[in-house]
Amino acid sequence: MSEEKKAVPEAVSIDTATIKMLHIAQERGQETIFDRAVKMKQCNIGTEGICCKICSQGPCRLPMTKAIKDGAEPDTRKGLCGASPETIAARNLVRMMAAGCASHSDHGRSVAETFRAMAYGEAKDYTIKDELKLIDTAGYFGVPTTVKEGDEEVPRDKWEIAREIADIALGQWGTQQGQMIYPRRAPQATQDRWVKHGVWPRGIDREVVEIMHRTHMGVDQDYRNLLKQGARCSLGNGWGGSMMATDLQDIMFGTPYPNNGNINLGVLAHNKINIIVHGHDPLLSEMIVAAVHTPDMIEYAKTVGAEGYVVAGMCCTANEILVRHGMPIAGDYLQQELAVVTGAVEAMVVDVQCVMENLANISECYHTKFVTTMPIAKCAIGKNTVHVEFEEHHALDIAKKIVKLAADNYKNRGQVNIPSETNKMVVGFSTEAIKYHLGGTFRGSFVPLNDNIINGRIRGVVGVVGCNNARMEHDRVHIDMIKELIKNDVIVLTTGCSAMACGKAGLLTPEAAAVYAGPGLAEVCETVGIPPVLHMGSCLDNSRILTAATEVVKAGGLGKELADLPAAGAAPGWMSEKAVGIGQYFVTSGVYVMLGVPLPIYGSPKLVEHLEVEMEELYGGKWAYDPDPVSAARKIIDHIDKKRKALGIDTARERVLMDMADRQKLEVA
Ligand code: MSK
Repeated sequence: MSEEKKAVPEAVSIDTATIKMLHIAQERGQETIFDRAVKMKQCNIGTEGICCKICSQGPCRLPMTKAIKDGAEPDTRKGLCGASPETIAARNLVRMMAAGCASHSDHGRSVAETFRAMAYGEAKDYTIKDELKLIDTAGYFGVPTTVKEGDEEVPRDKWEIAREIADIALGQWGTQQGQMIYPRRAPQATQDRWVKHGVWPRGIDREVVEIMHRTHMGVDQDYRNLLKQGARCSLGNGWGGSMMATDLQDIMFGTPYPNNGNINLGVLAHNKINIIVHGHDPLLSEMIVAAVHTPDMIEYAKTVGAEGYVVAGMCCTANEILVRHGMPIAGDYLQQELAVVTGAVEAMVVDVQCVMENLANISECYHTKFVTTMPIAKCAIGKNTVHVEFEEHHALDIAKKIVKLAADNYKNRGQVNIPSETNKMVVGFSTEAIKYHLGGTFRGSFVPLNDNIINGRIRGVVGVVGCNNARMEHDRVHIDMIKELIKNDVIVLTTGCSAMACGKAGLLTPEAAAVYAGPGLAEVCETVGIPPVLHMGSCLDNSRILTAATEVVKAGGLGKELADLPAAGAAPGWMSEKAVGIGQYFVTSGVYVMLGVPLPIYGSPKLVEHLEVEMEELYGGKWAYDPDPVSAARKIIDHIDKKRKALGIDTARERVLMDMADRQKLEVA
């Protein structure tokens, strides 16, 4: 690697553990994504969305010239077939949505298949952990939970309920006609918009396939019509595949409630066998967590001279086992190669999504076994790459095989460099947990939250979610945006790698409220005992933000639909196609969504107008883009203030400056 083409560690991350490990990797001549981002420039035409490669007569590239931009020349750009910039950019964008929705929803399908196998007694290592969630979920699917016996209504057998849920749920992926069931959970006025604009989804599979058909050469040539299908598909994911997956996972593995966790590379141990579980799907990682606690595996660790195991997560597999079991997080998406560089990882066990292929290369520089586990996600390179196929019918046995493989590798460790950084955090704020926290067991409710939004102590609610992106300074955009929001009394809900950035920056503790939050939000956090930033789970769990927002509408006083709420969403460092699918389901649900990385649309002014202006007319939500996180936060706050004004609660906000007497009057719970 030549000197000038290396990243400067201090310039590419605000996280000291990342900076330390980058120095070590570079000293050893080991390249990471940070270096590759310096070496490889992005393609301007691609980033503007105006490269069409859907037939073999192209790629047709339609660069936006300065003269067109300034209006000095008419925009006559065309592909070989005559495709306009807006058709090309719209096709590219909805294909990204299809891929993103397919990823989450296919993950959801594998969860539903395992749930069904469990319900029919074919996957004995899984069980129903949360019976209350089973009952709630039955209600969403219209499955009866009681049965008449004589004159009495008695509870149905839980396995019978689970079997019925499983059969209906699995059918939702392939529904050809009519309406998918789960979007009926949205506020009625939001549902009415979807019916009016013809975007209520059928089965997820059908919506994804239809996008692929409509974006084939010579089919849909109306950018608004293409985006309409993108909106429909996104709802099938957000209010369908993702939401069903979250519920079924909660039933099998437990609904998250607040617990303590630790984050950053310092969670790895010198004297223990370190296993990293990485990706998104918790079906295997749950079993690995169970496996390391079995007596035979505990004994096995001793036989190789280790004092036990650390199972630490990366990416959203990490969030899944963190929010349910308090298992530590080793790092986010951009830290995956650096975990291997510690020399302390016996096995990097991956499932699906956000796994860099370079893990195979970097693992070869160490003793680390790179273990792929899913039949749909193998890796063809690397002498340390091993495939141990996951299969839900023998899940615990397979997990033990992987744990043993890691333990056997412990003796092969070379030099170890584990940075000392770890941060404590409080995580696990599911919709149910927020409700409980606000009102207690018997009167759990969102009303106290609404009261505090109406009286202005809380100015609004923003979901800040999504990835880290190697084209930006690692963690910076998330932290700068979130600090600006909470300083202005906006409570933040977070998931994915954004949640990890918050954990590393110390924002996920109740004490953070006194340091970073505005006076109104700090008062509420102190009274209720919550952080100003609530960790709600994985990327898939963005569906929890939808259900929490729906609870807010139902609690009353803040309008009739999601679009009425003083709320917004943001993905300041997104990189994955899943983020495009997620962003669109929030926009279609009525939410203003701010990005810090541009969508590939800016080569087509008409498409930009549609996404950033016209969509608000249709769905109540729209896209926005601002690369400066503080300026983006201010735009979000302006949007919140506009919504407060429309609700007639803007004057309440002006009375927020509280003295001690006001504080004593504060009634939260
Ligand atoms: S893991 S999708 S990099 S948030 Fe969900 Fe992080 Fe983005 Fe993957």
